[in-house]
Amino acid sequence: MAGIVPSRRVRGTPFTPGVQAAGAKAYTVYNHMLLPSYFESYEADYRHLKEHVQVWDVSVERQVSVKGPDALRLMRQMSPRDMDKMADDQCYYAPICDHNGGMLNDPVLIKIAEDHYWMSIADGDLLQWALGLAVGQGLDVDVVEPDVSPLAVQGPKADELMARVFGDVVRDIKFFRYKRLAFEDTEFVVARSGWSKQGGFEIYVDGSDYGMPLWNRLFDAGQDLNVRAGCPNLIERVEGGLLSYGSDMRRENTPIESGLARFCNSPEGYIGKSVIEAQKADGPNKMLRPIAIDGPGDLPHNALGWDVYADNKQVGLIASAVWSPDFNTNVSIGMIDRGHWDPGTVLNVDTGTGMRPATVKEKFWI
Ligand code: THG
Repeated sequence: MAGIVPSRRVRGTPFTPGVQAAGAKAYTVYNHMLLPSYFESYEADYRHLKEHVQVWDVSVERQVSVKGPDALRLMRQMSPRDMDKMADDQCYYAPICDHNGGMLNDPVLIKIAEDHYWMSIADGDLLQWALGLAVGQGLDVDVVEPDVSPLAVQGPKADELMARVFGDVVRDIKFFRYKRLAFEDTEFVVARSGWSKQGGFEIYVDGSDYGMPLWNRLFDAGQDLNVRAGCPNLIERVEGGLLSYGSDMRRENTPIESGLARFCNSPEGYIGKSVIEAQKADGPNKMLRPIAIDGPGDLPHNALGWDVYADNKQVGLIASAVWSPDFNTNVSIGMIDRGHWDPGTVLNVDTGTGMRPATVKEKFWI
């Protein structure tokens, strides 16, 4: 594949100079920005992530800021997740749906203040949906994309590295909670979260000018920890069942189909509620499942996904599949029709180089 040309439409990030210097070998585009795909290789990055600590430029997780007297009112309309018990320092993973229950995004919500929320978005122009709802209803809120760029620190040595830069208080941050911690003459929201199962933090870098100074501080402080630049890793995230909006599920899927029913518990009359509640009661007609695909780790890359069959009938689609060195199988996430998704069910996957047996698993691998 040829390269990507950055521009005002396909933006670099405050950390792009560091990412480039660290030797990113491929990028994808996410929220109109560059997101590295791998540095050494998927497998080498994965091994390092599970043993050491990595710094990830996830600036592409843009913040949609909703601020003003009607902020909570708008958030309650947009989110199927019950926000009433959300603590002042809490983050919530939450689907956002249209009026048919179709997923528009699956952000992490951050409560900045009683009248101020950030939605840390997956790939999609969620700002336009929020702005449309606000303007259309005359709500008293500002909806903007602030100059905030998340930097993730992930891996088993993340606590140690972060403690060296932000102090031992980082060790007290609980999962999906945050503290405001000082850096130079400012402070950042620092949460224990991130798109891996290896543990770690996300620093919401407020102000692009702080990007490279923070990047350099982390690398200086972590030399003896073998810190490296990294990025969300395909193998590790499929093993962990971390979903990629736009790939694993899209607007044609509900959160129930996407296995996110536990995040749809709001008592409010949120958008999409009737469809979501009906699917919760009756069960969806298809659902995302972990699937182990037999055979060697030589699946050809397929950006369109792999069709799944029972006998000769198509019963699903796998959007993400990759060889897992730790589990010695091809791990994957597939949207599978009702009646075919029970654990242990053996299906056939059209890999493009022939049919392969594949088994529906009970749980994701990590
Ligand atoms: N961090 C932040 N913003 C993000 C992501 C992130 N925006 C885009 C994308 N990732 C949104 N998607 C997800 C998907 C999964 C999780 C977070 C964001 C996640 N899930 C955990 C799990 O499934 O185990 C925990 C969910 C929970 O229990 O609340 O972390 O990564 N800032």
